[in-house]
Amino acid sequence: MKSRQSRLIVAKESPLNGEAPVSELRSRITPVPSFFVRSHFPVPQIDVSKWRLVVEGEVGAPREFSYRELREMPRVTVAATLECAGNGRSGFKVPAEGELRWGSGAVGTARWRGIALRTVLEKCRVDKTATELVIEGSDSGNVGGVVDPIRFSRGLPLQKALDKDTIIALQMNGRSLSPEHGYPARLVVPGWYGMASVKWLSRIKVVSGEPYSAFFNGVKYVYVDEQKGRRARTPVDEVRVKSIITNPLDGDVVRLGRMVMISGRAWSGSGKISSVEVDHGKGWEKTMVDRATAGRFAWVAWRKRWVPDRRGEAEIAARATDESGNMQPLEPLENRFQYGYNAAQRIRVKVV
Ligand SMILES: Nc1nc2c(c(=O)[nH]1)N[C@H]1C(S)=C(S)[C@@H](COP(=O)(O)O)O[C@H]1N2
Ligand SMILES: [Mo]
Repeated sequence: MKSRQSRLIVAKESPLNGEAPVSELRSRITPVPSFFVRSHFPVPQIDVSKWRLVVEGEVGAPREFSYRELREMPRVTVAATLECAGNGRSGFKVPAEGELRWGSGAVGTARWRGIALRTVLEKCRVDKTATELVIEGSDSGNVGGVVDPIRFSRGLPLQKALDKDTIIALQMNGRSLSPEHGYPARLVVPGWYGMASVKWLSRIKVVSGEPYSAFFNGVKYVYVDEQKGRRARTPVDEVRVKSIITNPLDGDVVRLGRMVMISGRAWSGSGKISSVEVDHGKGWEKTMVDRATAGRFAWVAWRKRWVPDRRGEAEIAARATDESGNMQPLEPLENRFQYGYNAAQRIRVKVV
């Protein structure tokens, strides 16, 4: 089912959560109506004239920024791929109860424009001993196992916060953020799964000491290894190397002897894509990777010609490798909440 305002496949009506049909992921920059939406709580009502971003905690100069003040600060543009940690979850063998069953479309690439987070932090003079930011959104609601409503909040290590590409975005693809994507201001943390990119920013608290632990980064957004039990928990942060086949589509019909351009996108949070291979029945073969990427954290396009030489069902698989040497596994890495799905994708087409 598609929603009226967008081209998304709805995963949940209220609050709206939806993913892009794979055919909408063919362009380098994903148009906003096709860009997935992942919101835990309803979109907060914000009067932008009264809205403030508060920066406080272990800083020499705590302060508030109005929307107008932010707009007058030096701007930067970062093209970055954003992927939900739950993207691809329906591909895991064991369904994770209570979690959204995403297909492959909870990912997109946008041109984000705003202020480098470090520019804002410099103005507030962060203490030398600070280690982390606690970032809070304006949205709140109830979650399982907690009595009172909670805010969406996350810890972000100072080191990642100071990366030149970590920004407070005011714009997406050249226009003010839409309400669903975090208007008036959101964080964009390139290279990390989407949950770090806090929407509807309201407060940044600078802290030190034990890493911040809360519902959205402590209870959820941790990899829990069921074999090793509850104590085997690691935070979900860097995006795992991954690729998607955007042509042909699963279930397509292709003609015998007629060239098919197998193509798609690949991305990783831990380095540039070094190769993408496809297997259409004759073993893994290297594809042409287009290195003219829009940015350090933006996906790349890849393609491979294929001339089907046999009638019937054909399976096509793709897997990417990044420059850190990470390669997509053939089987998904199961974990309690089923985050970080990045197994090599397999599609089926019919050759006639
Ligand atoms: N305040 C707030 N920020 C949030 C969320 C949220 O529910 N509330 N969802 C996070 C998650 S899990 C993802 S994947 C991204 C999705 O961003 P998008 O909806 O703009 O695609 O926003 C993140 N930021
Ligand atoms: Mo997410």
